[in-house]
Amino acid sequence: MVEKLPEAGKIWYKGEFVEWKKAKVHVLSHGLHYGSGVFEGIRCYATEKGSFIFRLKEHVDRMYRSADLYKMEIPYSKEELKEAIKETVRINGLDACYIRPIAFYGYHHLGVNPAGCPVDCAIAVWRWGTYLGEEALERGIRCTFSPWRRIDPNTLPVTAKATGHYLNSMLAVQDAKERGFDEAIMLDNSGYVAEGPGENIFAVKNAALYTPAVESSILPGITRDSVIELAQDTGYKVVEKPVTKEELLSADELFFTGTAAEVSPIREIDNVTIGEGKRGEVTGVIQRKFFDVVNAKEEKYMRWLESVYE
Ligand code: PPE
Repeated sequence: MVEKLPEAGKIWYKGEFVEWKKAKVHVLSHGLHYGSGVFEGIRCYATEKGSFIFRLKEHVDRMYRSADLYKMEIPYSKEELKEAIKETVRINGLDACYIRPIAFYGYHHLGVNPAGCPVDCAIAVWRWGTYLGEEALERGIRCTFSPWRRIDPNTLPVTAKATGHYLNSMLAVQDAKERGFDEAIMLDNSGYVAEGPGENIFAVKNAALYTPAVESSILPGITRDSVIELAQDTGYKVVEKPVTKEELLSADELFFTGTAAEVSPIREIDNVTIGEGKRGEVTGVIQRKFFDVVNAKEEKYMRWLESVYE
């Protein structure tokens, strides 16, 4: 079983800090009925140089872009939201945590058109360890191709990180778990590989990296973007292109990227062993580099780290 949320500390809610258990919404809120919200998942890392939020600017930028795609106006400036995020970490005294800002249409009237509903915002932080289980980062996980196709760009603006989009992810996760796998891999409507329910995917073949392009119904991940840059910086070729099922199954190595998932190797798909069935060499190099960067050990990438307490 997944652990229950801590229910301790304070949540920033509509501009004020409230006790965890008091951060409530009305059952007739628009966002609850129609999935009309946008959110982010951000990590803060405890390092020898202090606590740092990884790519805070890019996450906040994406949240506003997601809101724009739904014509939702967040009633704070990006600067205000960034400051509120840092203050939420500080007020809770955490050195490392997962950060979840959300903006959604609140309580006013029901009916699909949200015009007139307030846009309510909240920011919560809590400790969140490895997303795919303790062993995942080292041994890799077992995946399955989902019978659920990834939502299509002709149906929803898939590059938005919107709450309603996660019904599609939820179905994929539930199906994968029911059939005994750790995680799903979703294809897009044309049958090309899209992404995991909460992760982007990379394949390694002959020491080059391949990852589905934005056209393949993916959320443009910030970890994905970081890994592309780190891989190129290390000297690997990175290609963004349509990726087939076959290319995944015949890859030397596969891994997922995401804020929660970080860099997680994939060792099997539908009981087919990928490469040597363990974390591959290139994946290991990328993973180490990623953890060095988030742990403030790479001077060059300190620009991705936002100090919380100073
Ligand atoms: N695709 C999807 C669908 C997705 O939800 C995420 C993040 C990514 C790709 C990777 O994006 P990024 O975090 O910017 O590298 N998923 C978030 C939510 C996970 C959850 O279960 O909730 C996350 O990792 O925070």
